[in-house]
Amino acid sequence: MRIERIAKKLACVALAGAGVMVGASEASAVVYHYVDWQTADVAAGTASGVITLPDTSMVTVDFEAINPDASPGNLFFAQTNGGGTNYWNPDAPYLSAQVDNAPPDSDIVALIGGVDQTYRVTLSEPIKDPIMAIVSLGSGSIPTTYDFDSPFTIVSQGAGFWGGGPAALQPLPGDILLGAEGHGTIQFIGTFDTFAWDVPTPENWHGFTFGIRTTLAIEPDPPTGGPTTGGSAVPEPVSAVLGVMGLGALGVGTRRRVV
Ligand SMILES: [Ca+2]
Ligand SMILES: [Ca+2]
Repeated sequence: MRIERIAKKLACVALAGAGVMVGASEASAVVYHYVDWQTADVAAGTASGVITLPDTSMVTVDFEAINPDASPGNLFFAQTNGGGTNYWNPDAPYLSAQVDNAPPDSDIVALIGGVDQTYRVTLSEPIKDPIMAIVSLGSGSIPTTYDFDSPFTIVSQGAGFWGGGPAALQPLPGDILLGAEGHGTIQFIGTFDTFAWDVPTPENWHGFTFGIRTTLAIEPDPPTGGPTTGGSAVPEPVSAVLGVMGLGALGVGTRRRVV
């Protein structure tokens, strides 16, 4: 009996060890939690959903298309109830050494653009480094841009539902993402509770959703050396970003002058 228990324990330890080894040998991709879109009003240009974290806490996500005169814009379409086509299939463009999972179902918000609207996402709390998964930005014959108000990096891309390839998304200066049948995931760098973009030229069509890894409630920012004061630990994304960009621009300028 006792020996059996010991043997079981040893087996558990061995399994746990194997698990750790598998985890360590794989890339450090982590699970992201995507928006479960719940409502959308295509004619009013709005959609809202929730992201549920592993501790069952929720972050609400609101999307709105806004005309220059602040009146409601519009969507092309949205899928919020798990029905319709799953445009995240194949999921390869959305998987990377950083992101372990593609959007889980057919939920998506889609635009055409080219009508001078601003597209704004608002999160119910500041979120560090949120991701945006994109289907079919532009087409092979109609390259299309998302002109963001926040800096981003391309995390992954590849051939997706409508085709495209491994270089169909390109970053341009000015926080602009260029797509020519682009499928992939980008990540906004910083801590945001809102960000926005516009689509200067129309293309029929491109869709997206958003994901987060964690929240500051679950995983607070570590102290940065100086005294920390609760709420002020969340940096202001715009000013911080402008500071970084300013320094970067200065660096580039200096190098150019030297050359
Ligand atoms: Ca849904
Ligand atoms: Ca497209």
